[in-house]
Order: sequence, then C-alpha cells, then structure tokens
Amino acid sequence: EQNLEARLALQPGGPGSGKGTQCAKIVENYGFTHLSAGDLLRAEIKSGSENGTMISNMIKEGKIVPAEVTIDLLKKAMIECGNDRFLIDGFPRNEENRAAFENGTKIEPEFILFFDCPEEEMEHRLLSRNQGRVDDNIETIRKRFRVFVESSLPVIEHYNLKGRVRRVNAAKPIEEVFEDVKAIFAPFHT
Ligand code: UP5
Ligand code: MG
Repeated sequence: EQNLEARLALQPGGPGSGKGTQCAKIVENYGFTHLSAGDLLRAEIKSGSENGTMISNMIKEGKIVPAEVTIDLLKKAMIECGNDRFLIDGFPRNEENRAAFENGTKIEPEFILFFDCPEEEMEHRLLSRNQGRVDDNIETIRKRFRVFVESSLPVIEHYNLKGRVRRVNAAKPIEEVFEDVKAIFAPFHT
C-alpha cells in the first residue's frame, strides 16, 4: 500500500447538484486539482479496459462500482498529476468507498463539501443536460436518487458527526452557489 501525502476536499453531493460545474470554477481560483470519480470511470469504459463492461453496466443502473476499482483510478490520477491538493467529486458514495479510501491512502479529508439540492431541481437539471450520458434518463435518475439517499447520505452523516461537513445550498443560481463556495475555499487561496 502506498500512502499519499495530500490535502483533500471531498464532494459527495447528489446527482445533478452541480458538483462538476462548481469544481471547474474552484480550480480556476484555488490550487486544487479536480478529480471526478464518475469522469474517471467513464474514461475507463472508453479506454476498453477489462473492467469497462462491468463499470458501464453499473452506471446504467445507477449502482456504485466496487471501491477498489474507483480507488485505483483515483490513486493513479493523484500520483500522475503531481499536485498535492485535490477536490474529489462524486466520491465516496457509500461506507465501503469511504472506509476503503481512508484505509488505502491514510488521508483524512480536510472537509466535505455537501451540495444540498431538492430532488425536483436535480431531476430538472439532469433531464435538460443533453450531454448524451447513458444515465440521464428518468428511470436511471430515480435509481441514482435512491442510491444517494440510501448509501451516500450516511457518508455525509459520518463526516458531519466529525464536524467536517460544509453544507452549501446548491438550489440557487450557479454564481450564487459559487459565492458560498468561495467563502469556504478562502483560506486556501494561492
Ligand atoms: N447546473 C449546475 N449547477 C446549476 C445551478 N446552480 N443552477 C442551474 N443549473 C445548474 O450539473 C448538472 C446540470 O445542471 C448541468 O447541465 C449544469 O449546467 C446544470 P453538474 O455540474 O454536471 O452536476 P453534478 O453534480 O456533477 O451531476 P452528475 O450527474 O455528474 O452527478 P452524479 O453524482 O450523478 O454523477 P457522477 O459522474 O459522479 O457518477 C455517475 C455514476 O458513476 C454513478 O451513478 C455511479 O454509477 C458511478 N460512480 C461510482 O460507481 N462510484 C463513484 O465513486 C462515482 C461514480
Ligand atoms: Mg458530475
């Protein structure tokens, strides 16, 4: 096992809460490297890897890919990029992810950015995104919401008990959400 030296912010917010959108704005202003677990998994499918079919089936069903697969991709990306500050988007999605990541990297995240957004708003955003994602259809979206409530919210609760969660009202317009995000990242300005 390789221990990584890194400063970490995790962002496990709901599907369509605006994680990717806000992460792109954060990296423009602060010295973090944005790693989206979902983007890494989609790239792994495209690369034709042996796990591709399994990952693709899980994503179509809105299910969570086994922790070791996602963590291997995250660790590889963290080592390759050379930075030591990361904003990890869409991860950890369940307790298995969280425990395996903490045990496998020995990194304690500095804080957890929780984008809180009503399901109706997230559903509207996902259905109007139009980027050809195989999971942006109403059946899969409903499954993603259920998995989020059943598996991901307990992870946020775990970190909340440790005082690590920074909650953001993600239902507001993009620029207003970013104002709140900036206040959280202010101490990290480079
Ligand atoms: N938009 C954004 N912010 C807005 C705002 N404030 N007001 C109005 N519109 C706003 O935004 C979604 C859409 O809304 C965009 O069109 C945007 O312009 C607009 P985006 O920033 O893309 O939201 P995001 O939260 O990133 O939504 P995403 O769909 O990526 O979230 P998911 O968590 O569902 O997707 P992810 O890629 O993380 O995971 C996909 C699947 O991969 C999972 O379901 C799972 O099957 C698998 N997965 C794992 O198994 N393990 C992992 O660790 C990660 C993923
Ligand atoms: Mg995203």
